[in-house]
Amino acid sequence: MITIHHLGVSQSERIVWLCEELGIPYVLKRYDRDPKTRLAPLQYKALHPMGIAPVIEDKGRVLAESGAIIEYVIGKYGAGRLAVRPDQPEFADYLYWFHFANGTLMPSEMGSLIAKSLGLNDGHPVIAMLRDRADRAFAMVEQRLREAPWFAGPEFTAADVIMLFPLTTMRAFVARDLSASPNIRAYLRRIGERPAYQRAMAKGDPGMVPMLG
Ligand SMILES: N[C@@H](CCC(=O)N[C@@H](CS)C(=O)NCC(=O)O)C(=O)O
Repeated sequence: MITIHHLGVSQSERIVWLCEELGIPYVLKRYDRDPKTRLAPLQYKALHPMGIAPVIEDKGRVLAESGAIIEYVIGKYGAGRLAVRPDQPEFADYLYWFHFANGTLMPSEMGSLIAKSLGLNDGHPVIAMLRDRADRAFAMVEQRLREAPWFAGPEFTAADVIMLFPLTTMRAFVARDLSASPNIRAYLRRIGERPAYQRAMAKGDPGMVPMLG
């Protein structure tokens, strides 16, 4: 059985949620962040050379990196469910949004987090560049969710599983006002209605109210 090493309030919520959506049994090991640094604790760091979440173990193999783990779980235990095949019309959209999550959206939010922690003021050109990039990314997300109910199109897929974190829990680290993004807010309401998402968040982060508003 897969073991999911879940760091509280982190991207590993995606893997708990994925397994709940697919109905795949798993062992959940939960770790709290270091209260001072907000980083993973030493026990988590010891799991993998990168020491960042998510990490899973399966049959003696340790695997990290959200996208790799999602593809691994779907390919090995999900019989391809929640993925889009090359012969389906939504294939390109599926790939685009799946990779946009960690290839563009998360780096842009992480850049803002680092700039904020360095104390750069709002007028700094680096802050302006990062804000512009993040604003364009969120504008694309809003536009996508105006045209389709889910990122890949008419069906919920793993592109939604990987895209959700920067739209929700990441806002605990980098605030974003979604009041002018009605389609993102409606999407978050749809996600919140999914029983698998509710179960995953209750198990993974019982003390946290999911950031769906
Ligand atoms: N691209 C990686 C990013 C992983 C990552 O940065 N995880 C954060 C949690 S959201 C982490 O472990 N932070 C704690 C630390 O750096 O010690 C993935 O998606 O797996």
